[in-house]
Amino acid sequence: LETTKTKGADFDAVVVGAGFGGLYSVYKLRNEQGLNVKAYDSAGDVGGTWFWNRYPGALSDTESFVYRYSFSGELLQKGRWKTRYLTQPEILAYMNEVADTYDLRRSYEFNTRVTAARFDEETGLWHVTTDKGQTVTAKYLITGLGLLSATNLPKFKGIDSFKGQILHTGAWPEGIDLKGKRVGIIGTGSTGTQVITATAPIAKHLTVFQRSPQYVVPIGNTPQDEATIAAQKASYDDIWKQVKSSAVAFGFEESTIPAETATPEERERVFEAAWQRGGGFYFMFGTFCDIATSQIANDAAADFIKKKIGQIVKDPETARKLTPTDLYAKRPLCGNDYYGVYNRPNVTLADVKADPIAEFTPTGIRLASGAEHELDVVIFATGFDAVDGNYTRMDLRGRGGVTMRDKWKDGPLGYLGMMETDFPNLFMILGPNGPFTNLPPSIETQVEWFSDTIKMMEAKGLKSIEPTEAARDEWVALCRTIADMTLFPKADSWIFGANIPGKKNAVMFYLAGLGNYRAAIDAVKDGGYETMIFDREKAST
Ligand code: FAD
Ligand code: NA7
Repeated sequence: LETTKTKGADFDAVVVGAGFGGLYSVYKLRNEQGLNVKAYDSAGDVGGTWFWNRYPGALSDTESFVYRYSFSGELLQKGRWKTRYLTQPEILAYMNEVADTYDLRRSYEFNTRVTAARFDEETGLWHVTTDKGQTVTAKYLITGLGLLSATNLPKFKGIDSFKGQILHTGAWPEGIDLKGKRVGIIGTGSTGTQVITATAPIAKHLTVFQRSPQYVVPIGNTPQDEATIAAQKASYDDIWKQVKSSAVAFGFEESTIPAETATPEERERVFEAAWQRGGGFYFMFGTFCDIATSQIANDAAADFIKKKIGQIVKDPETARKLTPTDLYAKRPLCGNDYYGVYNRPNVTLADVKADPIAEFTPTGIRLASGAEHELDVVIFATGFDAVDGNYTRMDLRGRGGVTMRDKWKDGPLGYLGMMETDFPNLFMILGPNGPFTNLPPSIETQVEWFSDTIKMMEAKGLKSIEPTEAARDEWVALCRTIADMTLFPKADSWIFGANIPGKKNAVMFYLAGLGNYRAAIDAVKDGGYETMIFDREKAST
């Protein structure tokens, strides 16, 4: 077993989280560098997102061959899947296999929430406190808290009086059976569309409470035969090279052809082919190169989907309610015959923008118009306090006792999506202003970057690292400039923190793609970390 190298500390590093990010951090720092690592997760076991999100229909919308780690050829060749996308149980089984293969579980304490972490300027150590009342010290603090992990449970009047069951998709208990029940679902985002299509065939009645209509293209979750999978496994070197130099990292070639200058016939042909192929990111980024940036191209894509809604949904009034009127500029959604669900006799669509939820009653939900919906179960598919939610829910303090909550009161800030000023030796996985992509390759990119940084610090005997304020500000400004080149800021969504009442609208992502992101962070490392302050105590005396 490892011994602690840092003088006076319990551990060299504390890792919080047992999702893709946390597990890989333990592997890199403990297995590869021999550091003594202590890890925590409030969940009962490994998996992160895929531990918590066990709702019916939970599925990745990244294709199976690239929703996984790339670092281990052995793991890649062992990969098993049957369909184009992975179900939640398949991903959870994969995460368990990773933990077993690399003996990662022994560093973890599960069912343990980190409630506070404080940087002690005297000792240069992090003091990390858990809900079990334990405090440990370590030189490095790695937070893989998840960017879509802190659940958003909107408050509704009368909710405590409801006699039925209330569930959030992101904290789904085992053993829930929706068969034959009267189910209400609030929310029609990525999660909502999945749980809606899975619940409609089994519920006695399903009422969907929709605030914003969505653009949803088919997912195309076709079976994959052994030959296809074998070919993918044989090409992994090329696949990862392509993924890591691409923008969205979804494993397809992004289009270089603008829709703006394409003929109506060409647009129709390309959109129809993408509709038949399936995939949300493919529809937005694989068809034409300017859907996220050009109003004309965006309208063309939006009009195509709107036309499909009109063709699929039989009742014109329901079709009207389901048809979005805003831009096609949120995280692109895909589903399994999503709009077709509304043709079922056991499904009702309640437009809660027009007729808001007034209150929960003991037997269901009452709308402002007085309309009552009787329900046994209400599912909140209302999303997450994205990106910074799990940071501001924790008492996280840097130099001079400054809290992250305070620092981020006008919106979260991050340097390279991993670091923040006054928080030395804190490395955030998928922290603010990081890449917006298929996430495992971005997570690996970040973990590899800070593992290299830590290795360099240990080799040189450096005590602490933190970014300069100028570098952080410049990175944040760059993220703003990039975001403003797209249409995304013009649509309200979690990508900009617009889904949580009272949350400041901020640019939370670096939207220039994984290839550019990798080049940017490598330039910092290869350029000798000129944007960082090392051993600030010494530097300022
Ligand atoms: P997570 O997997 O979220 O893990 C974070 C862990 O930290 C959690 O287990 C949590 O319990 C723990 N934690 C947080 N705070 C504390 C604390 N204070 N103390 C102790 N433990 C704590 N991404 C894609 O790229 N493609 C997809 O198709 C896709 N589908 C998704 C579908 C759903 C339903 C959801 C919710 C997300 C999806 N995502 C998808 C995003 C997904 O979150 C990432 O792909 C990835 O799983 C994130 O890994 P992570 O390790 O960074 O965080
Ligand atoms: P999202 O995309 O934030 O969707 C949440 C949905 O819940 C969305 O339709 C919201 O409507 C709706 N919502 C939120 N609050 C309310 C209230 N108070 N009343 C009614 N409806 C509400 O979260 P998801 O979980 O679907 O997806 C998040 C990511 O996780 C996704 O991109 C995947 O990567 C996995 P709104 O649109 O705000 O009007």
